[in-house]
Amino acid sequence: MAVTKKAVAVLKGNSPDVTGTVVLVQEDDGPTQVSVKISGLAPGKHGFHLHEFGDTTNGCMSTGPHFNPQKKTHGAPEDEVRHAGDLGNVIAGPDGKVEVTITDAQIPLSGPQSVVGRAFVVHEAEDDLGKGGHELSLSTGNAGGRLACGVVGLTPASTPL
Ligand SMILES: [Cu+2]
Ligand SMILES: [Zn+2]
Repeated sequence: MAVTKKAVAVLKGNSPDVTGTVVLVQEDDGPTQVSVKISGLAPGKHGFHLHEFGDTTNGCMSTGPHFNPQKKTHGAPEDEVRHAGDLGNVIAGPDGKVEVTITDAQIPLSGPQSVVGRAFVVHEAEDDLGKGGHELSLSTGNAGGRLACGVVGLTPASTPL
């Protein structure tokens, strides 16, 4: 029988205007479906990652670097060489809202590389996906400040998306 695992993160900011929710669903050992809703952003692209730690004692800064269990360099979600936490960019519309579903195979909800207890971060600027030629391109995609973040926690499978 298929086992569905579900988790949720509530995004809150240093910038109080930026809020959102991220719902993750994984069936058995399949890819994880990530439903993202954010509001209060400037229109355009914003880097969106899973960072290593679920620690927000010092706001989004204490969530650490991108989740990177394989010790690779930063990249695009579709790249072979990427951090597990590299989900690329989300795009805010003219109203400052994001509503998108991402499917990714490197962010499971159980096992040694589980992302439960880690944190999503949405950034001020666009993630250059490792290709910008900036000194930060291969570590952070040079995506700028951390606008909002939220720790991933398990939720009942019956929680709506
Ligand atoms: Cu990030
Ligand atoms: Zn990265």
